[in-house]
Amino acid sequence: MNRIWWKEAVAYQIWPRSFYDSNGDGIGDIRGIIQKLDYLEGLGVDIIWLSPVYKSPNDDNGYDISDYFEIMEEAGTMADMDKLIEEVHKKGMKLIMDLVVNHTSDEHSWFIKSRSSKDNPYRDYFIWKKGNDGNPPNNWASIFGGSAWDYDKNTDEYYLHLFSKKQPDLNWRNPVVRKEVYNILKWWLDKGIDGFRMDAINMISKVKGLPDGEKKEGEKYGDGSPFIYNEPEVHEYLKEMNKKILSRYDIMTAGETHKITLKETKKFVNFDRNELNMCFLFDIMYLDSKNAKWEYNKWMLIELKKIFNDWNKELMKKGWNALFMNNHDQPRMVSRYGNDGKYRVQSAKMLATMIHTLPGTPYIYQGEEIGMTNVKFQSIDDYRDIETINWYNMMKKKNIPENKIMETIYWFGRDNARTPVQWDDTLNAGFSKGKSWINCNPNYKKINVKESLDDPDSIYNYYKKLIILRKNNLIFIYGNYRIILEDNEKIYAYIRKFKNERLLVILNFYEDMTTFKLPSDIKLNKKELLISNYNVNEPDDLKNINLKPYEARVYKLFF
Ligand code: TEU
Ligand code: CA
Repeated sequence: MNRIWWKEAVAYQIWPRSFYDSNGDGIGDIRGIIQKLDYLEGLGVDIIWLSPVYKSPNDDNGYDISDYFEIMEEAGTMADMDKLIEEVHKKGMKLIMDLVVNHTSDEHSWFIKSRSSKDNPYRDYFIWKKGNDGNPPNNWASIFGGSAWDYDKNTDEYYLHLFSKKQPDLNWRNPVVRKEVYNILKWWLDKGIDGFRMDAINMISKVKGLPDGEKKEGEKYGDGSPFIYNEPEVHEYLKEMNKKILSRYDIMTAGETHKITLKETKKFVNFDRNELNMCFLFDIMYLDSKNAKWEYNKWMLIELKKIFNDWNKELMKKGWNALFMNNHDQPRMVSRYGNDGKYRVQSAKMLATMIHTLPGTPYIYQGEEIGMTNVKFQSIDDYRDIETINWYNMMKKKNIPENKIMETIYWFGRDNARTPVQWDDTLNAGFSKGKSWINCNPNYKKINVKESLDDPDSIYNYYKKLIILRKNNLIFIYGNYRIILEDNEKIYAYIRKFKNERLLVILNFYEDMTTFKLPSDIKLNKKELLISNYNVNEPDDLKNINLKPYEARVYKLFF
């Protein structure tokens, strides 16, 4: 067995704008992160994934970069960044940055030059095309609404933007563009960072000819996805990137890959392909929205179990996986998959138990470790996310009633994840001394870090315990996985096996009590309870356990 640091690590995602504001301007910043490093060290995490802090006009909160070698003013200075890297390393932790290179900002100098004239050397850095009789070159919809093309009067052509129109897509077919990107990678790696989370990485290559996508009835735009995601060239580019840059450093890479099959994922993560170390897969996130991002559907635990089974079966032989249940684009985990009312604490711990005991590298999203929940702002004026605001305006145009729109935003909107981290019960949840750029979730009086540190039974202290268990038991990382009670609709249970050790994980996903029965083929003499979200004191015989609402138990079994 080959021990690898990023397999054994637990990662923590910081979305800087809402993490901690050190200077009272209402926006989280790098110095704020430095001030909270002791907190993260206390939690026990090993890797910090930092969402973008590069120079940006913030049309999409830093995911629109205007200079890859500068820090955005609100976040601080390059000196702050150097200090952050140094302080993180002093603590024995690692820092990975977000690499956003499917697109830049329209305020990046490359794009400013590119749009200046058709024969500018930078023209081919982006994807320009002639219109179609006064219409865009094809019918693709942008992920953030409207057409994926924007008309530029100056040269009478359109440029492609899969996200907002301030995020023009780079032309990866151009080898000069690829060289520029590798240069960015090298520059940051030489500074000492420990890897990258790669934004929208399976979208960087688009099919030649850019054909129209299928259009649903009544829709104005078509779906370009089949021509955008997982195109064969993306693997050529990643192999090139790996050979030229990544392979020269002891680092980790995690690709953000929406709309991908497992067969495709293997091409990205199988170690013998020399592309990436792991991917963020979104099948779990699509469970409640199978048709479209904003369209809710009911789902069943059996489906979730199947996803984890398949991931495990397909990816673990030659690859690896990133485990997460929320990030800066997704609703809060406890609100979505658990119960953010009566059983908030129990269900948050149950979900954490799952993420930290499945094979893969667990990622905690800021605030998850204290059980932060979704938010319900009264008015759209209190929302800041471009995707949410664009969608709201589109629905308004279609005359959808206000309350219907807001209900959907309460469930799916990205600002659920972007309210400030709740540090204590003082003004702005202790996040900022000024006026914060987005309101806090009013539940901060009750749900906050200060409370959590003080309470031995808090979600925070449970995470801490899970992380220590993972550190002390290689079985959590290298053990193989076998599901048991596969058809049970209420319980997710599985066995991890490593050398002569076994772990048994039992998770009740619902608020109803239910009975766990140990399958008869599992014989054991002795067991030890490693962790549970309840006080287990009955003389339990694994043959029959009455599980309480959202109960989770992890046993070590001896034979
Ligand atoms: O996300 C890629 C992506 O496809 C998202 O737009 C996703 O579909 C959406 O957020 C679901 O609501 C990445 C970043 O994580 C996201 O924050 C950026 O907005 C996007 O790329 C553009 O850079
Ligand atoms: Ca600040």
